[in-house]
Amino acid sequence: MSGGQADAAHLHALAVDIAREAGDLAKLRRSVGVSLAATKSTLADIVTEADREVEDLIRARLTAERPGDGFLGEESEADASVTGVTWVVDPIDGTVNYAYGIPSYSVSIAAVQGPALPDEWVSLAAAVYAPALGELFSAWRGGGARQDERSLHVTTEIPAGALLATGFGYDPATHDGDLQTVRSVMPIARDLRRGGSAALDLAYVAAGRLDGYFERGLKPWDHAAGALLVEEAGGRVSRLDTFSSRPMLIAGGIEAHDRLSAILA
Ligand code: LIP
Repeated sequence: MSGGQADAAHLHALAVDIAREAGDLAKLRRSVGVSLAATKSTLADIVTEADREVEDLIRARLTAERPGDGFLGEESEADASVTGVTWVVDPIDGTVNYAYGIPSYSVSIAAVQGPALPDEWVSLAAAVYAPALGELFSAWRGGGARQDERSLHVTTEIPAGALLATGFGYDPATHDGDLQTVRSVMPIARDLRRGGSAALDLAYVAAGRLDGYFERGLKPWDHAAGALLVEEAGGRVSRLDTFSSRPMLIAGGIEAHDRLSAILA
């Protein structure tokens, strides 16, 4: 096992352990009621007190276990890396689902190497934990993807069309364009899902529960972990329009990814 891969396996074990603790905290807070802490880009773009508390827990664990690593999280200031490793964290992905009591939310933790930029980093390890659903998806570079101990594989054939998922941003002004994108891909689709958590959508692509996923405007912490799950499950992930304010992310088994890319690129 190469040194890099050994590190990836260690980072994976840490990501899984912290994701479980963080997700269980999120689930506990949800059970006693969720309070709104603030709104961000729009009134619809909310952050709960639990988002902040969960990110604080993740950050404290990582600081203790991996001093010198960088941190890039949704709810707090970024820290540059001294070690070359950065943790890219969404403490509660699917925040609106969480606030409404819909169980499709997840803790997303990824360890990346190199610049903390999606088109430049090398993903090493990932954990996506859905505590309300009792499912944990994880991977490390070269180690494959798994749900608990079961190996994950993307779909390879889509004879009846692709089961696709997508999402929409918090800015209503972007919805019409996103709906036009949906219209453009429906000719290759058998149906469409909108789950509300990018990390879980990507985990479901890795698990073969979706053939493909596309969404414009995701933040690095929305997709960092899920993208590695898809790649380690034999799938492909691409980012288009990376210099725009709303890059497009495409993920899927090779067939679904390439059909989406032919339409959206
Ligand atoms: C969410 C994403 C989802 C997207 C939402 C939002 P958050 O992340 O996971 O796919 O459609 O607009 O960006 O805000 O819940 O961490």
